[in-house]
Amino acid sequence: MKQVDSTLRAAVLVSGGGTNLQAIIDSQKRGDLKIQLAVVLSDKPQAYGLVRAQQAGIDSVCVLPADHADRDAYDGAVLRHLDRYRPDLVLLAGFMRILTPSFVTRYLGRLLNIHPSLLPKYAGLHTHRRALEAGERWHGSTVHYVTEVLDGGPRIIQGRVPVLPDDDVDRLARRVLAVEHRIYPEAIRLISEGRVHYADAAAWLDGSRLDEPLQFESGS
Ligand code: NHR
Ligand code: GAR
Repeated sequence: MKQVDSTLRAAVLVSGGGTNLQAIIDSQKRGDLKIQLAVVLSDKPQAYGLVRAQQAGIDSVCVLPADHADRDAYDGAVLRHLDRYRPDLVLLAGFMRILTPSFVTRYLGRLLNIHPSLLPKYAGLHTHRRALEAGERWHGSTVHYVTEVLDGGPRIIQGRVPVLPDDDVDRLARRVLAVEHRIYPEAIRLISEGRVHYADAAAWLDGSRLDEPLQFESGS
């Protein structure tokens, strides 16, 4: 059992703008989220998430894929960096590289992702475009535990947003990001309070298996 009285140490993996990282930082600074942000790691040197980490006084590191022979070597290098910080949680926040099974196994149950769709719909890439092309009336984002099944691990919480008549990918993505900034800190808070955990290939809330993810309603 995870100790609920000790502050969880989190590592955040980013590839881009890092607005989800910023939402986590802000939530922690407000005191809504009692975790320690140990390190931010990026696979892209230009990721603005690295700047956000530096501004917040969080250690940051960039591990370049081009410096490594293959995915195993790359993931091994990332693991070595993370291990120095002994994270209780590894949070993928717009991290765009698929992780190898050995990475996932190493952090199974402590590895979370936020994926911009209402999983199980639209696993993989280009989710906003696909939702628009399919004429969906609702779209959103899902926080889930990462397993070897891409975007297929147990879901914790979803945020729904309407698809509006004149939406394009940018407008829809912006609306999804706004709900992501609510649900990622909320999922981490539930874990840090010991209310949500991973066991037997499922997510659990207050001792019950979460067969359907929690639903975050905009405006609540
Ligand atoms: N790794 C595992 N093992 N399982 C998951 O569920 C993962 C994962 C790594 C990242 C995030 C995911 C998303 O939320 C994620 C989930 C990247 C790709 C991808 O195809 C797919 C899904 C996700 C992240 N990446 C390409 C690759 O070859 C690179 C694409 C690019 O650089 O633009 O790694 O959507
Ligand atoms: C978020 O919408 C996140 O769900 C998505 O990228 C964006 C990152 O934004 N993740 C993926 O598409 C993973 N494949 P951010 O860098 O501003 O947090």
